Amino acid sequence: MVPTRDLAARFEAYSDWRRRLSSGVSALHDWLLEQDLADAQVDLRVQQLLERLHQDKLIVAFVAEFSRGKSELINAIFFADFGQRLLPSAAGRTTMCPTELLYDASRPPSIRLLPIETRLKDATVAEFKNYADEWVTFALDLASAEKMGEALSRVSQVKRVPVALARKYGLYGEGEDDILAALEHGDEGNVDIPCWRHAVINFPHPLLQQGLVILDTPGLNAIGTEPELTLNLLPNAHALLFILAADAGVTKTDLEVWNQHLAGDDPTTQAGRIVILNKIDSLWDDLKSDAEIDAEISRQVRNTAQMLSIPTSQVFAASAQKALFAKVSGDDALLARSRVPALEAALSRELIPAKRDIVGAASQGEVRSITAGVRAILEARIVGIREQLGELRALRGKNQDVVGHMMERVREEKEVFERGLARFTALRNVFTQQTNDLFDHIGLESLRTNAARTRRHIEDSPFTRGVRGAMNDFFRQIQNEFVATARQSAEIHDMMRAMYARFAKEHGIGAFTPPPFSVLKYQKEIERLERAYNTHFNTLWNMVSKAKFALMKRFFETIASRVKHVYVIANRDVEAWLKAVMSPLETQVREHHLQLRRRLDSIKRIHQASGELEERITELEQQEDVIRAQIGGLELQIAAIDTIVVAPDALPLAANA
Ligand SMILES: Nc1nc2c(ncn2[C@@H]2O[C@H](COP(=O)(O)OP(=O)(O)OP(=O)(O)O)[C@@H](O)[C@H]2O)c(=O)[nH]1
Ligand SMILES: [Mg+2]
Repeated sequence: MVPTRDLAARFEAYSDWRRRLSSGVSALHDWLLEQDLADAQVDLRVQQLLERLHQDKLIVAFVAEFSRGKSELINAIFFADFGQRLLPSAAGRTTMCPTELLYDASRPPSIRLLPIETRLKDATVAEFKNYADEWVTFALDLASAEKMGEALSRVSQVKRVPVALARKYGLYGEGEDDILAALEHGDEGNVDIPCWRHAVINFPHPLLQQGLVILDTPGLNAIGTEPELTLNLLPNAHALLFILAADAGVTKTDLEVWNQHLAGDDPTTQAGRIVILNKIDSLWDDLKSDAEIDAEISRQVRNTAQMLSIPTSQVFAASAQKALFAKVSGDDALLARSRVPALEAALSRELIPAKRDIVGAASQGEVRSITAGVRAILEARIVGIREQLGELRALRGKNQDVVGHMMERVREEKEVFERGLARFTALRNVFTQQTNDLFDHIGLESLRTNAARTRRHIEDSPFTRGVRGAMNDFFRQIQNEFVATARQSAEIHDMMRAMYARFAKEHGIGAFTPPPFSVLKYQKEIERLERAYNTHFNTLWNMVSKAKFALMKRFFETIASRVKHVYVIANRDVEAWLKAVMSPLETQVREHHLQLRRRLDSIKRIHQASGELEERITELEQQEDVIRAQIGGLELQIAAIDTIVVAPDALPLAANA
């Protein structure tokens, strides 16, 4: 058994499953194209689904007070293959900025660093990511572990600046809570600050290539000053690993980090949380028996669990340093003793299956929704054919007069329907008007106005009450917009439902109940942001007395950028929903019109030459067979995708153990 490969094996199996699922979806799409059943909307949605599957990320964040061994643990779990320490790990504060490790094939291997000076601007880290020129990039030389280590060591770079400047960056204040108090004071009036605000390491490690993203964070206080971390990066992580050190125990600052960022009373984040009691090698005492040492480790694990109010099963003892050394030197006994393999097994067990379930269910839902429209069309075609067949069979043995009479009837029906089309056009106009009203509430323009007003209010009244009031108004306004959006979309929904019912009744087109639109998910996300804002507001406010204002503004910008993200997604969803509500009716109307024309044509032909009747009946019967085969084919394609979703992973035996 090769336990260290457990995480890698499971992750590879997960990526492999995603690839199989993608080919299943592509096969469905190819089939739809071949059968001439894909329209522009189907193409687009398939494309989006494939993209989501391809870009699917699994984000694992390491959070702790400084010097607990976050970077060392990342080195030990993910980068031991390089035969040396890749991320800088040393006593004291080492990692100075949040560091993402990922792989983006469209860029060369590199480390990209966002200068600390960008803290003077309003934009957030997420926004800066769209502007390559704001970052300083160094290429990574994959052939030389030494040169790579050198490039990566930049995440711990600091520089000496006047205190006044550090304050401007929101990094340095007065009193006990000085963010950089732990950094050595230099000469009078100067202080060391991080050179960089954020780092992105682009590195073709097999796990990163498959969509794993690792987030290394700097110790405690830096977490508080970079709102990007608390509001965006940590809430979006799939797993949060909290690290403690056996030689330090659970300190007051450890508890602060835990309570602020991980305690997890927040029902909207489902991220798994794992606590690691690191540096157990500090308990390895040659004068004690193994049993005594194990008992001491168990005791500390129990204490830790108790202090954090979590089950003992969620606490893992480990020695990152010894695990790294053991992997590099191939010492299996030491590796087992470091207990990191057990931690890796737990990580892969808890993380990957949960992620697979979510992605699988979402993909199945999307496939069903894409194919539902296709099936509705096929069924409408069958209904049309059956109607025609009924008519034509009734004409058997009848004289030309009856046929002529029937032709008149279909002609009339067609005319009535064409008059109905005028109503459809009128509906389209109302629909467009209502859609515009909807976007008045949920469109980005309304958010821009709201954010600009809040920014102005914060600047006009930079005191606790003013800032709080402005922020509260900001959130109220957003919640109101979502309530209005819900109302407006319900109105559209009612109108469309009535319209479908009417067309079904008057013209016999397929019955269809349009799906309703729910804003709940966005409201929840906004509520979560508001809660995060409430939690962090006081901490931030008390922490930095002088740099308060700059910090508050940046805090607001981060929140605004998260809200914008919610709006962007809501807008995309609304657009998709509007299409889903309108396009079946459009298609059905078009289809129905076509069928009426075909019916009229075939009866005309039969009217002109009576020999045509039997020929036409056979033709229609064959058409029906073809469509039934298409429905069967569609079922097979969907079933094939379901099979892929539930198929067990092809794991090596070790990982199945
Ligand atoms: N004895 C022992 N030392 C460890 C272990 N893990 C890490 N260390 C040491 O602890 C020190 C801090 O480790 P880092 O990896 O830099 O800690 P960090 O949590 O990343 O700290 P910051 O980057 O400053 O936030 C380094 O000197 C490591 O070698 C361990 O399991 N046992
Ligand atoms: Mg570190």
